[in-house]
Amino acid sequence: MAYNEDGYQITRHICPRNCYDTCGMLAYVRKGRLEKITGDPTHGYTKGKLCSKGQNYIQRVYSSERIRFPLRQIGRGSGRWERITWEQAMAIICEKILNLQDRYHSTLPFCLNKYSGNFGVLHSAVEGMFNSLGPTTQARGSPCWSAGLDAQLYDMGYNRNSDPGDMEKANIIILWGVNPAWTAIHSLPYIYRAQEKGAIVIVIDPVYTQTARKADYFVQTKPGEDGALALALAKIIYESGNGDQDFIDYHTLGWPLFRDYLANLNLDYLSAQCGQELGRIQELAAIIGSTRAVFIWAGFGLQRHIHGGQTLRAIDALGAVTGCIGFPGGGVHYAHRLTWGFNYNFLKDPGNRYLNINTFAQELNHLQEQPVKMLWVSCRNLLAQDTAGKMLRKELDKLELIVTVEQFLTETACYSDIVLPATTQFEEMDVVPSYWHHWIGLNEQAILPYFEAKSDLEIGQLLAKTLNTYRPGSSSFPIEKSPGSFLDEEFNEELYALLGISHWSELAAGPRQAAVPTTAWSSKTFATPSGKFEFFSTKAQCENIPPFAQYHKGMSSKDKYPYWLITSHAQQGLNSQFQNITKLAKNKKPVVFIHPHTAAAKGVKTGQMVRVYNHLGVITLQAHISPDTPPDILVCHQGWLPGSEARLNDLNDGLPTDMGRVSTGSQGVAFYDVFVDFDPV
Ligand SMILES: Nc1nc2c(c(=O)[nH]1)N[C@H]1C(S)=C(S)[C@@H](COP(=O)(O)OP(=O)(O)OC[C@H]3O[C@@H](n4cnc5c(=O)[nH]c(N)nc54)[C@H](O)[C@@H]3O)O[C@H]1N2
Ligand SMILES: Nc1nc2c(c(=O)[nH]1)N[C@H]1C(S)=C(S)[C@@H](COP(=O)(O)OP(=O)(O)OC[C@H]3O[C@@H](n4cnc5c(=O)[nH]c(N)nc54)[C@H](O)[C@@H]3O)O[C@H]1N2
Ligand code: SF4
Ligand SMILES: [Mo]
Repeated sequence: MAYNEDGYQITRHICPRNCYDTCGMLAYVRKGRLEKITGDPTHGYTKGKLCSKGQNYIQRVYSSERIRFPLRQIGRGSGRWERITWEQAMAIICEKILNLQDRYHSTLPFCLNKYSGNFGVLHSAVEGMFNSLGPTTQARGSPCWSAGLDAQLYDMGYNRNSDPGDMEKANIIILWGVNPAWTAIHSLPYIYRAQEKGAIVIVIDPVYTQTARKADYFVQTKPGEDGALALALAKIIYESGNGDQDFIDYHTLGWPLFRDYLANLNLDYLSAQCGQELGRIQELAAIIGSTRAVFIWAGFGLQRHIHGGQTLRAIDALGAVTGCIGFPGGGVHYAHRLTWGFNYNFLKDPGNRYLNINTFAQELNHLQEQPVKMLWVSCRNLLAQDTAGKMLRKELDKLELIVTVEQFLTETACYSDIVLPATTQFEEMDVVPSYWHHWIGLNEQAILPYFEAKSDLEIGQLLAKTLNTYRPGSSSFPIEKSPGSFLDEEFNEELYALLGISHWSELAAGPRQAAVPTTAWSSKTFATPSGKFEFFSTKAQCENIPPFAQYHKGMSSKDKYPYWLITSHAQQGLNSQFQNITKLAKNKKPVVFIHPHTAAAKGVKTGQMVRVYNHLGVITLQAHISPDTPPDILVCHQGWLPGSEARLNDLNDGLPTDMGRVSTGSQGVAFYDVFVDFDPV
């Protein structure tokens, strides 16, 4: 499928990271070596551009730190690694599996924890391999987007969004709890073009981010209090006669109840709660209420609070009151699942036992029957990314075998007994959809696997094959099938029709945009039980959640720990990935951003080390004084900080969010409801 140009073999790729942009890429290979990576100009959203991480993939692929061979650690966490062969690795793992099966007469002691290292469709082969063994224990849910998904499910019945290009038709763009200047850079050209055409850009964030710098209005809100702001805006817009009565009358359910609720809300109270002067909210309401072309992008950041789901429902309700939903250039956009209609054959559940991925340590601890004894980690760095880190390490200590499939010796890999080397997207074939734009593309294999690396799919096949030689019939995982044949079985007629192709191999000619409406919900027929936008959701009520968007007071700093710790996503990292790429590592030490007044009160200057602590622990960070951070908030961007003891999530006990179970099987996690104090070292 590859084509040749100037002596290069060129292949197509999609960056499979958990990233809004899911970029199209071209890999240029000469003499078997990846020499150049560019954006794929045929990708209609990313249009040939890549972020700094994408541009530095070559360094990642050929990094001297990449894992080359299967490794065994002599003493978990000791750092004494020994190179072993794949045969030896498989023998150790299979012997443990069979031994556990004999001891427990069950496959439940094997546990899988997998999340977002690679969103390629064939990476669900990891679950497939587990499911082929019988009922196992698996982490379920998402640390990322659960509360917001459920909120939109209640309101609109499904997760859809408009083509990001629709932003260019907007009169007003509200970037609410999202930082696309860092986390979705390919959206910026659309926002700029809209601005050139006269659109007003409003950014709502507690922190003056790079995105806020591009805004016409910056609303510095209090964390977790956006619900108060959204409801105040909805109330003012409706009561001043700027609501869209037609939309409300013809396309919504439960309006009278919600209208009465709005009528009883006190604007002074709401404005105090969200920390905005009422006059300012009224000014915003006048702007927002002046048009239906209001494109609201509600980001993942705003739902990482205990009432995150209600917050999004309040924003959806604001959208419905203005009538922007379904209007070209309008709507409330969070994420979509429109292009994820694969067959997911690997996910057929043989009766697994599921543990909430966000309370994994606690749930491991509570298992009475069939305790977990062996853990398989794939596409995850849970020791860096999950909350309750100390407890997690304690639980891991109790396990008999931990296997991690990785590209690098991450914190989690370093806490494993066996580490198996994984390929990158340049060394394997796959298909990758996006949760933001509507393009799907192919990952071709550009180069041979790095040393002895194998794809998650191949590793699953090898394990199944070895297990079956030890004990025939142990695994039903197809061991001979090629990635292409698996892809044949993952696609279906509906997906092909959506992409306008008859076979996935046509994606080698370039990524395809799904034929979904450019403007989400333009038909004004919703996927809810009533077919309407549901101010009142019986489905929510059945889940013991208030049936309509309600204001719930967020958390506030406690006397003992007066500062919020917001650990939002970093510019040069992708969760815990890329921080070990020297070209990208801007800060050699983990940095905490502190407001000048706050720092002065503690006698702290830029560059000084500070101890940031709460009831869960202490971490040491380098202070960076910045007026971008409000006085009562410390900002420290999340991610794996190689070689550092600063485990951000050790200060986080992982309070649950209000929603998430319906979409992902588990509630989300309030990553940003964390309170700390600090002192100079
Ligand atoms: N460069 C880069 N890109 C990434 C990632 C990365 O790590 N780095 N990660 C990817 C992944 S997995 C995800 S989930 C997305 C996340 O990307 P985003 O959706 O942008 O989410 P966050 O970075 O979590 O938070 C965005 C903003 O929300 C603000 N915020 C926090 N609390 C509140 C609140 O209560 N109200 C409001 N209004 N704002 C609040 C934060 O200050 C932050 O500026 O990005 C993806 N893209
Ligand atoms: N404090 C704080 N914590 C957070 C967040 C926050 O905002 N603040 N955000 C949360 C969010 S939104 C998310 S999505 C999670 C992300 O948490 P994780 O899903 O654990 O994400 P990553 O840190 O990207 O780790 C993925 C790992 O997979 C590996 N990998 C890459 N490709 C492959 C492959 O093909 N096969 C295998 N086997 N491995 C591969 C990478 O090297 C990497 O180490 O973190 C959450 N944690
Ligand atoms: S990390 Fe995101 S923006 Fe960067 S290349 Fe990958 S998909 Fe594109
Ligand atoms: Mo995420």
